[in-house]
Amino acid sequence: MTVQIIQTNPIEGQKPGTSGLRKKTRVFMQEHYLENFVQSVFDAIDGAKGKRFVVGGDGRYFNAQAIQTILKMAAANGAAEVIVGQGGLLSTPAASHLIRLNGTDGGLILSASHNPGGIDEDFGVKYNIGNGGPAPEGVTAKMLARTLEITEYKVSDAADVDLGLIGEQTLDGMVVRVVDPVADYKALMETLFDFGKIRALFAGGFRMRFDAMHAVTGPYATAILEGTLGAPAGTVINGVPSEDFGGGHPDPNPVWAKTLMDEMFGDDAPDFGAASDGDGDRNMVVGKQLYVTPSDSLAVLAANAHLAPGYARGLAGVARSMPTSAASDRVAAKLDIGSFETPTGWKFFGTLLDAGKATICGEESAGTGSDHVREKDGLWAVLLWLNVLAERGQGVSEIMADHWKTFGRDYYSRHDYEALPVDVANDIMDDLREQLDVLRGQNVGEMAVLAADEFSYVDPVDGSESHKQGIRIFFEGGSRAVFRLSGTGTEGATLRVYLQSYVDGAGDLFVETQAALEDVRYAAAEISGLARTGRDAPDVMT
Ligand code: VG1
Ligand code: CO
Repeated sequence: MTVQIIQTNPIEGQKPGTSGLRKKTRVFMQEHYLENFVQSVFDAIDGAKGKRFVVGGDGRYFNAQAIQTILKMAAANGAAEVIVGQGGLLSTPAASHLIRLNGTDGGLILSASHNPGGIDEDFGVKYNIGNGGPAPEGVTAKMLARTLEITEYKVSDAADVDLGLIGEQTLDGMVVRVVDPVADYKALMETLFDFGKIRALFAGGFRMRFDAMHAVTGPYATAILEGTLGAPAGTVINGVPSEDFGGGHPDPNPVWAKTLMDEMFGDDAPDFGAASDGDGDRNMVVGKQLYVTPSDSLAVLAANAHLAPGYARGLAGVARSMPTSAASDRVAAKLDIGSFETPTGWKFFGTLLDAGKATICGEESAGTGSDHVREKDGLWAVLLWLNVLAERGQGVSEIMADHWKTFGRDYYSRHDYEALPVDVANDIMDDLREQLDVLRGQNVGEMAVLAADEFSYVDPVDGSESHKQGIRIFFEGGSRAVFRLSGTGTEGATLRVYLQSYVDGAGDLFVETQAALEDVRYAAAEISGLARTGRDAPDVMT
């Protein structure tokens, strides 16, 4: 067994500011491509020598093969130990937990999250640092620079490791520790939630459906919900991870989790429905005939978290990404705790969580989490909901109605225009940017513009700055439209239009969401010249 030094050429493809690389699987499978990125990560952190890492992925096509390559490269770069989930599986939150629990230097997570998988779909690799969270911009900038100048990488020619075998093996002198992907994560959940209360809820006949979408959360949800909490067999559907997620998009939203939505809106709907994404960090929550928007879910969880043992002392603060609705701000104001608005992407929550300024964080894109790890955590959100439902003895719709009465309702929807020609999407953003100063005071349809700006962020903990994080247009009466280009798409450009309007607790709380947002949708389309997309409707509305 020897270390080989392979000559290579730089690669392009990492988007600035992203903590990893997300590409078509066939791109990743090109000679040297994955290797170049992995070596760039090691180089960006001043080498892997003597370091310890966690490695695992969501089980999509190419997962197992990529892990073998990463292990051989880690060994060749002198790493001391790599902890791997059995079968190469680890959800993103479980990987974050393992990094923290074992005090490793970082971890590599293989996933393209909610994007479809398979040889003709997407693959991804992201790097998380020692706090368990996505690499911050200081590190990602080094990674990106390195991918553009790399000339060689190191790899061992040792044989493959048996990822099915729990326990320690060695690879060219490096320890490879294969662990049960679920055990430590489950133990962590037991410290946060009242499992006895939730078990009693299920024992009392409470019915739930959890759609794991053929993705990595299947084994976690089956072990915890059916195994430990006593939910009947069949509560978890699509629970076995598959390389192409059963041919679907493992994206927990009303469009892609349609089977679950149909059941929850049907005659014999269970009490509670939930779903999670490819790598298990996102969640969707549905009550009987009621879809809970992720922004509302964040607010409800913040308002009720004290009912779960892990949060009984109360929260230090709540953080949300800028496009997320203001619903959680209202809760923070009432609780008189910190409230933070960050750019899109979980990495911005890391400093706030590390500094103890925020306890719960969330994004409108179905991401919710807390300081128990440094990633969003789909199953965690579902368990917190279950704990709240068990404590309050009410259904989802009663809890939502009560919440809206108390805080008012932020109607919310995101409209995505996917795979647009890059120049069309850039033109829309550039033209908006040029109008910012003249928009104020204009009337568009029924809406009057109060203010418009482009969101910039200064991290209150480390002072780092992030600019151009989305264009915001505020209207009179508390409505808002936000425009952003996606950083995670793999085809053309995806324009996201985030729409929001507010009614107070005395207002009309039960209007259909798209109807409630019609005026702000119209104004947003006019101001941005959305007709240029040539689309008469968004590709996805969540
Ligand atoms: C999207 C979401 C963002 C989320 C990111 C990663 O990014 O909007 O809120 O943090 O995906 O989620 P973008 O740039 O495409 O809008 V995941 O589940 O891929 O780790
Ligand atoms: Co994800």
